[in-house]
Amino acid sequence: MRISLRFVIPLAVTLGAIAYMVVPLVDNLTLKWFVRDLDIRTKLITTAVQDPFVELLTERTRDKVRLQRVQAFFNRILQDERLFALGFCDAAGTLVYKTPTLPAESTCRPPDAPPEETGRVLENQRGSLHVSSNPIVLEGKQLGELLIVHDMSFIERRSADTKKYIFYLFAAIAAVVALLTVVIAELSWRGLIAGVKALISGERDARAPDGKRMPELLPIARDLQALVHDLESERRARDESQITWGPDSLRTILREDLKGDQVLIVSNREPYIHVRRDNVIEISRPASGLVTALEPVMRACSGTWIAHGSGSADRDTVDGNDHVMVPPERPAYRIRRVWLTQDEEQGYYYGFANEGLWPLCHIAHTRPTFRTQDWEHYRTVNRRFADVVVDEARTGNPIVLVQDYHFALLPRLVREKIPGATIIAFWHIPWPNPEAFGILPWREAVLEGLLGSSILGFHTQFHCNNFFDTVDRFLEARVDRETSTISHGGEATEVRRYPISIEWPPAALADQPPVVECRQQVRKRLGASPETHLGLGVDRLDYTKGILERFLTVERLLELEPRWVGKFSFVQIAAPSRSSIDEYQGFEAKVRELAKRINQRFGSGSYQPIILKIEHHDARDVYTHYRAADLCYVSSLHDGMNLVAKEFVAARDDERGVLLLSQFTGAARELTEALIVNPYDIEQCAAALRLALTMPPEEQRARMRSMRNLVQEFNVYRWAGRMLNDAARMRHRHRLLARARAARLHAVNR
Ligand code: ADQ
Repeated sequence: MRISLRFVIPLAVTLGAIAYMVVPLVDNLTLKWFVRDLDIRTKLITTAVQDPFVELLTERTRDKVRLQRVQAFFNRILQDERLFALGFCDAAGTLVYKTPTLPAESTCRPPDAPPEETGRVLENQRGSLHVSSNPIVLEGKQLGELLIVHDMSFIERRSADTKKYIFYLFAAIAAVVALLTVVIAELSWRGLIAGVKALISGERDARAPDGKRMPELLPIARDLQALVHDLESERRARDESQITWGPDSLRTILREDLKGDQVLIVSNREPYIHVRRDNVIEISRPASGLVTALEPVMRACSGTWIAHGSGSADRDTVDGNDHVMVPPERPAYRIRRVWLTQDEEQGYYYGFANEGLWPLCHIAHTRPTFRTQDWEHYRTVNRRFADVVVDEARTGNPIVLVQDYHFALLPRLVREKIPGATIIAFWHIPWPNPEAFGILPWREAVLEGLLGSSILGFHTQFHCNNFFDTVDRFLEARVDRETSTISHGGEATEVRRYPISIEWPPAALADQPPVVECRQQVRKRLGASPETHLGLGVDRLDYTKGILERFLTVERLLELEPRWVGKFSFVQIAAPSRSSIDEYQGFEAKVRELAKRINQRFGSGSYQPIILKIEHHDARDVYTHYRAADLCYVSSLHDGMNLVAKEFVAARDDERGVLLLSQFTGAARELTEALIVNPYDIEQCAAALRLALTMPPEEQRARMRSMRNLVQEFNVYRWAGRMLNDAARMRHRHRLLARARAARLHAVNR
């Protein structure tokens, strides 16, 4: 509107000025025309009256009678309303006859004056009068001049009318032009705005509301998009860096940015498992970073967590819809349990996921096994979970958080059934390079399945880049690395890095005894002397974790520096994992064997260089071990992130202890103050182990303080929050686009 006024006001002023100049011009012109008309009229009258008037002037009669007759003649002529007066001047220039109305100013001309071409305009108190002297001729001899006086008031009346009409005309022109200007300005402004909106929202072709392309906007498109992109990322970075991330910030995002939209989580492992022990139902909570991260989201939005019901008492604790409310002490959200047959679990979970995808994605030199039957089960189970998502969705646009490599096909299956869903898939393990991934017989199906997601997350940029390369190699897709977006089959997936972390402060740290006490407690429990230097390893018993390499490092240190024999022990707490898989059984045997051999070689009496505990510990106990150790060694051969490294740092509020960390973990990209090692290089690792055991307390403190700051700031709430923030931003953009599209449709249909 403001734009339109900017056009209209100058336009009105200009038209006013033109009218101001034009009116006197027109006035003058019409006066000239009318005077000319009167001249012609006068001539006509003169011609018409010539003969009868000459007759009157020349007839033989008395002067008095002639006067009367001329008077009567003049009165007859004066019947014409525009004639005002008549007079007659004789050849000597004397006024001899006149009507009473003849003004005094209309005098006779001198006898020798040249003939008058046009009349004169006289102004007197009556107004304007047109006076003309017209010769009256008899046989070539001029008898005198007939004075014909016209009343010009009708011209003034007409001139006033003309002025009025001109004014109205200009006013009408101004109104029409103004209206057209407003309409055109509004339309083109709307078009411009629509075009700019289209550009900002990432449409390649800027189009006006009527659907026409607006190529004139394209030159500014790139700059504008870059600007919006910069502002968006700046805002995001600012917002993210200013927030102290915790459960409350997740709740705020859910409440304010996602406005209570429905959230569904899909994972293989459930956050609470009901198990029957001695006929009593117990609830256990798997020690998992994932559960820790996502539970606050669930609590805040009262969402639904869809997971495999794997506990022995799971079926006994659900309602008729397979739902169970959790946490048991204060129910806030529900689990929807999905049931699998033994064959399905064997094929989908142990087979395709853990014997196929797990070794495929970890470069740990364990051959993946691909069985068609496992693949079939994997597809069936993914389809079943997708059906459950559809069943649980209350709206056409839920937010679905899909966890891990167990559900590579699920994003596409859900997308097909709920096109409006915002699907965020997170891949917790590494993504290999295209050569390694290329051996998967169903590689295209897995990639296409994942590209059903709106957002696909990995821990590191390196894994994102590997994914880009893999898609580039095996699919017909447009990979835009600048915007981290892959477009496949008309849909776009944002591929982003979201490094996972742990909760801060960790719940397991609450009520822990002081470090000194933890040291004593743990050493006592392990049967080690109070002075023993203690190294620690905490893992699932998995061949990717580098447990064998870790033990070999301990052995090499004892070989190189025998002074540590009897003074240094390495405690490995290893949770049994996937033990029904041959590879894992074989691995456990190898771990036991190696520990035994080293202990036989360097152990004596109660001293054991390797203390191996293959058992699940509760999280609190794990943290007590972290606090008791002098060093923690994470030697994964390949690991998406590795939460143990971050937990060790979080546990050390005394700012002591040294972290040895494999360069092949995602965590190594963040915890750069750790002693970063190549676990395959046993010599290097043994040297690092010696360095850790002899590191001065000040150096330990400096390194630990820096790592603690990082883990505190980049905690698990930030991980979940960033994904939810990105989902909110994406949903906001989609809503804007939908509105713009509707407006365009409306404009086209109008
Ligand atoms: P994991 O391979 O399971 O996770 P990790 O990240 O180290 O590896 O998490 C292991 C968790 O199990 C830790 O919380 C640890 O405390 C706990 N744990 C280990 N041994 C235990 C024991 N004996 N008793 C009790 N608890 C034990 C996958 C990927 C990782 C990624 C995570 C999260 O392989 O790379 O970091 O997911 O995305």
